[in-house]
Amino acid sequence: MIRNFASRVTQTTPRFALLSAAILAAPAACTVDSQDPQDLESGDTASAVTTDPTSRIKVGDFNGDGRSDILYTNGSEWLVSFGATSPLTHSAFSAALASDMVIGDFNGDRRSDVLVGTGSEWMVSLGANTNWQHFAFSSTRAADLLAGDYNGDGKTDVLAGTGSEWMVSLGANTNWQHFAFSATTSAVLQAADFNGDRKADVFATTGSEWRVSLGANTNWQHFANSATMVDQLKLGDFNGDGRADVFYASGSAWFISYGGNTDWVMVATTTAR
Ligand SMILES: [Ca+2]
Ligand SMILES: [Ca+2]
Ligand SMILES: [Ca+2]
Ligand SMILES: [Ca+2]
Repeated sequence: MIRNFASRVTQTTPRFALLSAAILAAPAACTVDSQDPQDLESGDTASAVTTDPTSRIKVGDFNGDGRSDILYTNGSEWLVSFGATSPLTHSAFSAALASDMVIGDFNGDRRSDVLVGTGSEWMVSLGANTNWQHFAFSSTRAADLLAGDYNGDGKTDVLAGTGSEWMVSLGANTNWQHFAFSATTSAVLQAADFNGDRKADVFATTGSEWRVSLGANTNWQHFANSATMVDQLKLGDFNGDGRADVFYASGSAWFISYGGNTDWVMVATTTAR
């Protein structure tokens, strides 16, 4: 039984400041631009991505080196920054935006794939650079899915929160099965493996702290003190140590908290363009 917690809190200005100075001290001068995201193209530096970190960015390991990469969608093309530190390079031409997709390794080849829901079926682009192929019939949209490997078999599964329970489709192509009781819907959750047991854990924010449900079926436990909300953060393993890290894009830079409970590190800065 997973205890319910405060419903989503929205903030117009993302707050980078963290309540506990001992954990995740806030970098100086971190502001978020309110303009529309820039349309970047191949060759632009990774750090040229500014504003709105949630709508155009997804995290996955697209080259299979064990470190998470950033996938940037500009409405016509997908671009990848390997390790969140290299310049953006072309991956595929597609109008699909990050907000319409979930990322996972659905065929188990260690490279991340893109899954979208059309309203009647789930389609997958293997490696984020191949044509869409049918994966399963489902009316559930990608925005309502939480990708993660919940049974630890190396293939990504999807979790959906109904408002009363969490259901999982193993491999994203099997029938829904009950996983835990929780009123928290998938839209305000993210998933990644924080304790390194190769099973996805569920991550949530309250406005004052970050919480984790290990294995997506245990009670919430405190992870770090931070006012930064889930919709401003991305999860991935950027240093390849097997444990999830937390990614944050500000108006001028990308930051990572390795392990999700260490100080923010600036990994890329904006260049003029
Ligand atoms: Ca794959
Ligand atoms: Ca799995
Ligand atoms: Ca885990
Ligand atoms: Ca890591």
